[in-house]
Amino acid sequence: MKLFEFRDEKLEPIYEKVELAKRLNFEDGVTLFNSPDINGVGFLANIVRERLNGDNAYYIHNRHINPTNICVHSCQFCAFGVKAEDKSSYVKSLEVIFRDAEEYEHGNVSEFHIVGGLHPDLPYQYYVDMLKGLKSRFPEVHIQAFTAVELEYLSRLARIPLRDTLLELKDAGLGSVPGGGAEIFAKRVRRKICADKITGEEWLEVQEMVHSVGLKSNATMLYGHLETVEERVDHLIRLRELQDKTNGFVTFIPLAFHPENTKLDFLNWTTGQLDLRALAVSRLMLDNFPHIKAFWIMITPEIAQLSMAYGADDMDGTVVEEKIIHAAGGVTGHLFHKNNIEDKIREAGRVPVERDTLYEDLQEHLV
Ligand code: V47
Repeated sequence: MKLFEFRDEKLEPIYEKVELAKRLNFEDGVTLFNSPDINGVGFLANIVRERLNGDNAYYIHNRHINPTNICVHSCQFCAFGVKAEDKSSYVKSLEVIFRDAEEYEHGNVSEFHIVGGLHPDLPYQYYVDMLKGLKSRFPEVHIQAFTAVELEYLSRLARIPLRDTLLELKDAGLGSVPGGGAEIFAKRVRRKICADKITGEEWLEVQEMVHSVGLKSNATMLYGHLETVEERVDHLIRLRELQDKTNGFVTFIPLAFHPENTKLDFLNWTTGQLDLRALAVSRLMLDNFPHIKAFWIMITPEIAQLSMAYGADDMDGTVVEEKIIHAAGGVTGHLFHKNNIEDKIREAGRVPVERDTLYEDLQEHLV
Protein backbone atom coordinates (compact mmCIF):
# COMPACT_ATOMS: atom_id res chain seq x y z
CA MET A 1 0.00 0.00 0.00
CA LYS A 2 1.23 3.46 -0.85
CA LEU A 3 1.87 5.62 2.18
CA PHE A 4 1.26 8.85 0.36
CA GLU A 5 -0.33 9.87 -2.91
CA PHE A 6 1.80 12.65 -4.41
CA ARG A 7 -0.08 15.32 -6.36
CA ASP A 8 3.20 16.17 -8.11
CA GLU A 9 4.80 13.23 -9.92
CA LYS A 10 8.18 15.03 -9.89
CA LEU A 11 8.34 14.18 -6.20
CA GLU A 12 8.29 10.41 -6.87
CA PRO A 13 12.01 10.05 -7.76
CA ILE A 14 12.90 12.23 -4.76
CA TYR A 15 10.83 9.92 -2.56
CA GLU A 16 12.92 6.98 -3.78
CA LYS A 17 16.13 8.77 -2.83
CA VAL A 18 14.75 9.79 0.56
CA GLU A 19 13.70 6.22 1.31
CA LEU A 20 17.23 5.04 0.54
CA ALA A 21 18.75 7.97 2.49
CA LYS A 22 20.49 9.10 -0.70
CA ARG A 23 21.74 12.67 -0.95
CA LEU A 24 19.55 15.09 -2.93
CA ASN A 25 21.15 17.23 -5.63
CA PHE A 26 20.72 20.82 -6.78
CA GLU A 27 17.88 19.96 -9.20
CA ASP A 28 16.01 18.09 -6.46
CA GLY A 29 16.22 21.19 -4.26
CA VAL A 30 14.78 23.36 -7.03
CA THR A 31 12.00 20.83 -7.65
CA LEU A 32 11.10 20.82 -3.96
CA PHE A 33 10.94 24.62 -3.77
CA ASN A 34 8.80 24.79 -6.94
CA SER A 35 6.49 21.85 -6.34
CA PRO A 36 2.78 22.69 -6.06
CA ASP A 37 2.47 19.77 -3.62
CA ILE A 38 3.42 21.34 -0.27
CA ASN A 39 2.06 18.35 1.64
CA GLY A 40 4.14 16.02 -0.51
CA VAL A 41 7.26 18.07 0.30
CA GLY A 42 6.29 17.99 3.99
CA PHE A 43 5.74 14.22 3.88
CA LEU A 44 9.27 13.72 2.50
CA ALA A 45 10.82 16.06 5.07
CA ASN A 46 8.98 14.28 7.84
CA ILE A 47 10.62 10.97 6.88
CA VAL A 48 14.07 12.51 7.43
CA ARG A 49 12.94 14.35 10.55
CA GLU A 50 11.67 11.16 12.18
CA ARG A 51 14.70 9.18 11.04
CA LEU A 52 17.04 11.65 12.74
CA ASN A 53 15.01 12.84 15.72
CA GLY A 54 12.07 10.45 16.14
CA ASP A 55 9.17 12.18 17.85
CA ASN A 56 11.36 14.54 19.84
CA ALA A 57 10.65 18.25 19.56
CA TYR A 58 13.32 20.27 21.31
CA TYR A 59 13.21 23.63 23.02
CA ILE A 60 15.54 25.57 25.26
CA HIS A 61 15.14 27.98 28.12
CA ASN A 62 17.19 30.85 26.73
CA ARG A 63 17.51 34.59 26.82
CA HIS A 64 18.50 36.84 23.93
CA ILE A 65 20.75 39.80 24.68
CA ASN A 66 21.38 42.49 22.04
CA PRO A 67 24.14 44.71 23.51
CA THR A 68 23.85 47.51 20.94
CA ASN A 69 21.88 48.40 17.81
CA ILE A 70 24.52 50.82 16.52
CA CYS A 71 26.08 49.37 13.39
CA VAL A 72 28.66 50.46 10.85
CA HIS A 73 26.75 48.59 8.16
CA SER A 74 23.48 49.64 6.53
CA CYS A 75 21.97 46.38 5.34
CA GLN A 76 18.85 46.91 3.26
CA PHE A 77 16.95 44.11 5.00
CA CYS A 78 17.69 45.23 8.56
CA ALA A 79 15.53 47.50 10.70
CA PHE A 80 17.53 46.87 13.85
CA GLY A 81 20.86 48.53 13.05
CA VAL A 82 21.02 52.35 13.28
CA LYS A 83 23.70 55.04 13.41
CA ALA A 84 24.78 56.56 16.74
CA GLU A 85 22.94 59.84 16.04
CA ASP A 86 19.59 58.03 15.60
CA LYS A 87 17.31 58.64 18.56
CA SER A 88 16.55 54.96 18.93
CA SER A 89 20.24 54.02 19.22
CA TYR A 90 21.43 52.35 22.40
CA VAL A 91 24.43 50.66 23.96
CA LYS A 92 24.00 48.51 27.04
CA SER A 93 26.72 48.99 29.59
CA LEU A 94 28.19 45.81 31.01
CA GLU A 95 26.46 46.56 34.30
CA VAL A 96 23.08 46.66 32.55
CA ILE A 97 23.83 43.42 30.70
CA PHE A 98 24.80 41.67 33.93
CA ARG A 99 21.74 43.06 35.72
CA ASP A 100 19.37 41.93 32.94
CA ALA A 101 21.04 38.53 32.90
CA GLU A 102 20.66 38.33 36.68
CA GLU A 103 16.91 38.88 36.44
CA TYR A 104 16.50 36.05 34.03
CA GLU A 105 18.95 33.67 35.57
CA HIS A 106 16.45 33.23 38.35
CA GLY A 107 14.19 31.78 35.68
CA ASN A 108 16.88 29.12 35.21
CA VAL A 109 17.96 29.94 31.69
CA SER A 110 20.48 27.55 30.25
CA GLU A 111 21.69 29.81 27.40
CA PHE A 112 22.46 33.46 26.71
CA HIS A 113 22.16 34.20 23.00
CA ILE A 114 24.10 37.40 22.28
CA VAL A 115 24.18 39.25 18.95
CA GLY A 116 24.33 42.93 18.11
CA GLY A 117 25.37 45.65 15.70
CA LEU A 118 28.99 46.30 14.66
CA HIS A 119 29.61 49.30 16.89
CA PRO A 120 32.21 51.76 15.50
CA ASP A 121 33.78 52.70 18.85
CA LEU A 122 33.24 50.03 21.50
CA PRO A 123 36.61 48.52 22.37
CA TYR A 124 37.36 44.83 21.89
CA GLN A 125 37.78 44.57 25.64
CA TYR A 126 34.05 45.33 26.12
CA TYR A 127 33.22 42.01 24.44
CA VAL A 128 35.87 40.04 26.32
CA ASP A 129 34.71 41.55 29.62
CA MET A 130 31.08 40.81 28.76
CA LEU A 131 31.88 37.12 28.33
CA LYS A 132 34.10 36.97 31.41
CA GLY A 133 31.56 38.85 33.53
CA LEU A 134 28.66 36.64 32.47
CA LYS A 135 30.70 33.46 32.89
CA SER A 136 31.90 34.36 36.39
CA ARG A 137 28.38 35.30 37.49
CA PHE A 138 26.55 32.43 35.75
CA PRO A 139 29.05 29.61 35.27
CA GLU A 140 26.28 27.12 34.41
CA VAL A 141 24.83 29.16 31.57
CA HIS A 142 26.10 28.44 28.05
CA ILE A 143 27.03 31.58 26.11
CA GLN A 144 26.20 31.46 22.42
CA ALA A 145 27.45 34.74 21.05
CA PHE A 146 28.58 36.83 18.06
CA THR A 147 27.69 35.89 14.50
CA ALA A 148 30.44 35.16 11.97
CA VAL A 149 30.09 38.78 10.82
CA GLU A 150 30.70 40.10 14.34
CA LEU A 151 33.61 37.70 14.90
CA GLU A 152 35.39 38.90 11.76
CA TYR A 153 34.79 42.50 12.89
CA LEU A 154 36.07 41.78 16.41
CA SER A 155 39.28 40.29 15.06
CA ARG A 156 39.89 43.46 13.05
CA LEU A 157 39.04 45.56 16.12
CA ALA A 158 41.49 43.56 18.22
CA ARG A 159 44.08 43.65 15.41
CA ILE A 160 44.79 40.00 15.93
CA PRO A 161 44.19 37.06 13.59
CA LEU A 162 40.71 35.53 13.66
CA ARG A 163 41.98 32.27 15.10
CA ASP A 164 43.60 34.05 18.06
CA THR A 165 40.47 36.15 18.58
CA LEU A 166 38.36 33.01 18.72
CA LEU A 167 40.73 31.34 21.16
CA GLU A 168 40.68 34.40 23.42
CA LEU A 169 36.88 34.66 23.31
CA LYS A 170 36.58 30.95 23.99
CA ASP A 171 38.86 31.35 26.95
CA ALA A 172 36.69 34.23 28.20
CA GLY A 173 33.54 32.06 28.13
CA LEU A 174 32.29 31.80 24.55
CA GLY A 175 30.54 28.43 24.30
CA SER A 176 29.30 28.39 20.70
CA VAL A 177 28.43 30.67 17.81
CA PRO A 178 24.95 31.57 16.53
CA GLY A 179 24.01 31.25 12.87
CA GLY A 180 23.23 34.84 11.90
CA GLY A 181 24.78 36.99 9.21
CA ALA A 182 24.70 34.34 6.48
CA GLU A 183 21.74 35.99 4.71
CA ILE A 184 22.04 34.42 1.23
CA PHE A 185 25.48 33.59 -0.14
CA ALA A 186 24.81 34.56 -3.78
CA LYS A 187 26.89 37.61 -4.77
CA ARG A 188 24.06 38.97 -6.95
CA VAL A 189 21.76 39.34 -3.93
CA ARG A 190 24.42 40.33 -1.39
CA ARG A 191 25.38 43.25 -3.62
CA LYS A 192 21.78 44.47 -3.32
CA ILE A 193 20.94 43.75 0.30
CA CYS A 194 24.21 43.89 2.24
CA ALA A 195 26.93 45.19 -0.07
CA ASP A 196 29.34 46.27 2.67
CA LYS A 197 29.15 43.07 4.71
CA ILE A 198 31.60 40.14 4.48
CA THR A 199 30.98 37.94 1.46
CA GLY A 200 29.27 34.56 1.60
CA GLU A 201 32.67 32.92 1.10
CA GLU A 202 34.10 34.87 4.04
CA TRP A 203 31.14 33.90 6.24
CA LEU A 204 31.88 30.26 5.45
CA GLU A 205 35.61 30.74 6.13
CA VAL A 206 34.88 32.26 9.54
CA GLN A 207 32.62 29.33 10.37
CA GLU A 208 35.30 26.88 9.28
CA MET A 209 37.74 28.59 11.61
CA VAL A 210 35.15 28.53 14.43
CA HIS A 211 34.86 24.77 14.01
CA SER A 212 38.63 24.34 13.81
CA VAL A 213 39.09 25.79 17.32
CA GLY A 214 36.57 23.29 18.66
CA LEU A 215 33.49 25.50 18.83
CA LYS A 216 30.13 24.39 17.44
CA SER A 217 27.86 26.79 15.61
CA ASN A 218 24.53 27.24 13.85
CA ALA A 219 23.73 28.41 10.34
CA THR A 220 20.89 30.47 8.90
CA MET A 221 19.45 31.57 5.57
CA LEU A 222 17.41 34.74 5.13
CA TYR A 223 14.64 33.99 2.60
CA GLY A 224 11.66 35.79 1.13
CA HIS A 225 13.38 38.92 -0.24
CA LEU A 226 15.23 39.23 -3.59
CA GLU A 227 16.66 35.74 -3.81
CA THR A 228 15.67 33.13 -6.39
CA VAL A 229 14.84 29.51 -5.65
CA GLU A 230 18.18 28.53 -7.25
CA GLU A 231 20.05 30.89 -4.91
CA ARG A 232 18.36 29.31 -1.89
CA VAL A 233 19.39 25.84 -3.00
CA ASP A 234 22.94 27.02 -3.72
CA HIS A 235 23.06 28.43 -0.16
CA LEU A 236 21.94 25.12 1.35
CA ILE A 237 24.41 23.09 -0.70
CA ARG A 238 27.34 25.33 0.30
CA LEU A 239 26.42 24.83 3.95
CA ARG A 240 26.16 21.09 3.43
CA GLU A 241 29.62 21.03 1.82
CA LEU A 242 31.19 22.82 4.78
CA GLN A 243 29.40 20.52 7.19
CA ASP A 244 30.86 17.52 5.31
CA LYS A 245 34.28 18.99 6.00
CA THR A 246 33.95 20.08 9.64
CA ASN A 247 30.81 18.56 11.16
CA GLY A 248 30.70 21.67 13.32
CA PHE A 249 27.14 22.84 12.63
CA VAL A 250 24.43 21.81 15.06
CA THR A 251 21.26 23.51 13.87
CA PHE A 252 20.01 25.24 10.76
CA ILE A 253 17.47 28.05 11.04
CA PRO A 254 15.72 29.47 7.97
CA LEU A 255 14.90 33.13 8.73
CA ALA A 256 11.73 34.60 7.19
CA PHE A 257 12.32 38.12 5.91
CA HIS A 258 10.30 40.81 7.74
CA PRO A 259 10.06 43.92 5.53
CA GLU A 260 8.66 46.58 7.88
CA ASN A 261 10.90 49.61 8.56
CA THR A 262 13.54 48.26 6.17
CA LYS A 263 14.68 49.65 2.82
CA LEU A 264 12.96 46.63 1.27
CA ASP A 265 9.57 47.53 2.69
CA PHE A 266 7.99 47.30 -0.78
CA LEU A 267 8.33 43.50 -0.57
CA ASN A 268 5.61 41.21 0.74
CA TRP A 269 5.80 39.27 3.99
CA THR A 270 6.53 35.59 3.66
CA THR A 271 3.52 33.26 3.77
CA GLY A 272 2.89 30.28 6.05
CA GLN A 273 3.23 28.09 2.98
CA LEU A 274 6.74 29.41 2.19
CA ASP A 275 7.79 29.24 5.84
CA LEU A 276 6.80 25.57 6.05
CA ARG A 277 8.43 24.83 2.71
CA ALA A 278 11.72 26.53 3.67
CA LEU A 279 11.91 24.32 6.76
CA ALA A 280 10.95 21.18 4.84
CA VAL A 281 13.40 21.72 1.96
CA SER A 282 16.18 22.58 4.42
CA ARG A 283 15.54 19.31 6.26
CA LEU A 284 15.76 17.40 3.00
CA MET A 285 18.84 19.13 1.56
CA LEU A 286 20.86 19.42 4.79
CA ASP A 287 21.07 15.69 5.42
CA ASN A 288 24.18 16.17 7.57
CA PHE A 289 22.67 18.78 9.93
CA PRO A 290 21.35 17.18 13.11
CA HIS A 291 18.59 19.76 13.71
CA ILE A 292 16.28 22.17 11.90
CA LYS A 293 14.88 24.98 14.01
CA ALA A 294 11.52 26.72 13.58
CA PHE A 295 12.23 30.12 15.14
CA TRP A 296 8.68 30.87 16.32
CA ILE A 297 9.37 34.58 16.79
CA MET A 298 9.78 34.88 13.02
CA ILE A 299 7.11 32.54 11.71
CA THR A 300 4.55 32.64 14.55
CA PRO A 301 4.03 29.92 17.15
CA GLU A 302 1.21 28.51 14.99
CA ILE A 303 3.40 27.83 11.93
CA ALA A 304 6.25 26.65 14.18
CA GLN A 305 3.86 24.13 15.69
CA LEU A 306 2.71 22.89 12.28
CA SER A 307 6.30 22.66 11.08
CA MET A 308 6.92 19.84 13.55
CA ALA A 309 5.31 17.68 10.83
CA TYR A 310 7.22 19.42 8.00
CA GLY A 311 10.82 18.66 8.90
CA ALA A 312 11.53 20.88 11.89
CA ASP A 313 12.44 19.32 15.25
CA ASP A 314 13.26 22.38 17.34
CA MET A 315 11.06 25.24 18.55
CA ASP A 316 13.96 27.41 19.80
CA GLY A 317 13.15 28.74 23.19
CA THR A 318 11.68 31.07 25.70
CA VAL A 319 13.77 33.97 24.25
CA VAL A 320 12.42 36.66 26.67
CA GLU A 321 13.48 39.72 24.70
CA GLU A 322 14.00 39.95 20.94
CA LYS A 323 14.81 43.16 19.14
CA ILE A 324 15.97 42.32 15.60
CA ILE A 325 12.75 40.92 14.23
CA HIS A 326 10.53 43.19 16.27
CA ALA A 327 12.29 46.21 14.73
CA ALA A 328 11.21 44.84 11.32
CA GLY A 329 7.56 44.39 12.22
CA GLY A 330 7.58 41.03 14.03
CA VAL A 331 4.41 40.85 16.09
CA THR A 332 4.72 37.68 18.13
CA GLY A 333 5.35 38.07 21.86
CA HIS A 334 8.85 38.00 23.29
CA LEU A 335 8.21 35.42 25.92
CA PHE A 336 7.03 31.92 25.43
CA HIS A 337 6.49 30.12 28.70
CA LYS A 338 7.84 26.65 29.06
CA ASN A 339 4.38 25.14 29.63
CA ASN A 340 3.06 26.91 26.60
CA ILE A 341 5.82 25.52 24.36
CA GLU A 342 5.32 22.05 25.78
CA ASP A 343 1.55 22.18 25.21
CA LYS A 344 2.06 23.27 21.62
CA ILE A 345 4.51 20.43 21.03
CA ARG A 346 2.22 17.82 22.58
CA GLU A 347 -0.73 19.09 20.57
CA ALA A 348 1.40 18.57 17.46
CA GLY A 349 1.80 14.91 18.46
CA ARG A 350 5.46 15.18 19.45
CA VAL A 351 7.38 14.72 22.68
CA PRO A 352 8.71 17.93 24.24
CA VAL A 353 12.37 17.66 25.16
CA GLU A 354 14.08 20.49 27.00
CA ARG A 355 17.65 20.74 25.76
CA ASP A 356 20.79 22.70 26.40
CA THR A 357 22.54 24.56 23.58
CA LEU A 358 24.41 21.56 22.20
CA TYR A 359 21.62 19.03 22.78
CA GLU A 360 23.75 17.20 25.32
CA ASP A 361 21.69 17.40 28.47
CA LEU A 362 18.18 16.39 27.47
CA GLN A 363 15.11 16.21 29.65
CA GLU A 364 12.13 14.45 28.20
CA HIS A 365 8.79 15.72 29.36
CA LEU A 366 6.57 12.77 28.68
CA VAL A 367 2.86 13.27 28.34
O1 V47 B 1 21.78 37.89 11.00
C1 V47 B 1 17.87 40.84 10.29
C2 V47 B 1 18.31 38.35 10.44
C3 V47 B 1 19.65 37.52 12.05
C4 V47 B 1 15.86 40.81 9.52
O2 V47 B 1 21.68 30.66 15.79
C5 V47 B 1 16.26 39.49 9.74
O3 V47 B 1 20.10 29.75 16.95
C6 V47 B 1 14.24 38.73 9.02
O4 V47 B 1 20.63 34.86 13.34
N1 V47 B 1 13.80 39.98 8.75
C7 V47 B 1 19.88 37.48 13.54
N2 V47 B 1 15.47 38.46 9.49
C8 V47 B 1 19.05 36.40 14.20
C9 V47 B 1 19.70 35.05 14.07
C10 V47 B 1 19.20 33.92 14.90
C11 V47 B 1 17.93 33.93 15.41
C12 V47 B 1 17.52 32.86 16.19
C13 V47 B 1 18.35 31.81 16.47
C14 V47 B 1 19.62 31.81 15.93
C15 V47 B 1 20.53 30.67 16.24
C16 V47 B 1 20.07 32.86 15.13
O5 V47 B 1 18.37 38.03 11.79
C17 V47 B 1 20.53 38.39 11.22
C18 V47 B 1 19.74 38.49 9.95
O6 V47 B 1 20.03 37.41 9.12
N3 V47 B 1 17.50 39.56 10.20
N4 V47 B 1 16.87 41.63 9.88
C19 V47 B 1 14.57 41.04 8.98
N5 V47 B 1 14.14 42.27 8.71
